[in-house]
Amino acid sequence: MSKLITILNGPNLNLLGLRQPEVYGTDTLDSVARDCAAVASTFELDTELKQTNHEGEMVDWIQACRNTSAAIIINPAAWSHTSVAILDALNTFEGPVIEVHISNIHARESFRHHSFVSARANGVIAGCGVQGYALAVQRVHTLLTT
Ligand code: CA2
Repeated sequence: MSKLITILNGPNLNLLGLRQPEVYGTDTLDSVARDCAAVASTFELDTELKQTNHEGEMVDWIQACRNTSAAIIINPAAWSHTSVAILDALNTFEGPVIEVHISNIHARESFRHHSFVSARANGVIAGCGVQGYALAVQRVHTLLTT
């Protein structure tokens, strides 16, 4: 059975491609899901992509990954900058964790420069647009095979 990569997205990312295209581009989360699945299939990996606006639901999903997933790719969105709960949940997961930000958080407001999640992440990709998700899939493949 193929290994599963779970791709988790935090608040407001359901609006990707529908609002603020100057910051986040015009691709939707559905197209991100398709791109990631295509890249993952070349490595014989499976992907699932989920989005929630509810922090507790995100914590539940991260906990569930301990039984279902070989790796987590996460764009925690605003919770990157606020949530110890999501950091704690990720710390219960043993596989690779890659943090993705569509925008370059370091070139934006100072409150976006710090991410609690980065303390747990095996890698952080920021400012590569939605391509960052597919790059994260490639990185997960490397981490799972070396
Ligand atoms: O650059 C990123 O991926 C962020 O994680 C996006 C978050 C922001 O709070 C982080 O600082 C950086 C915001 C996600 C909101 O997504 C939207 C997408 C389209 C339209 C409106 C919001």
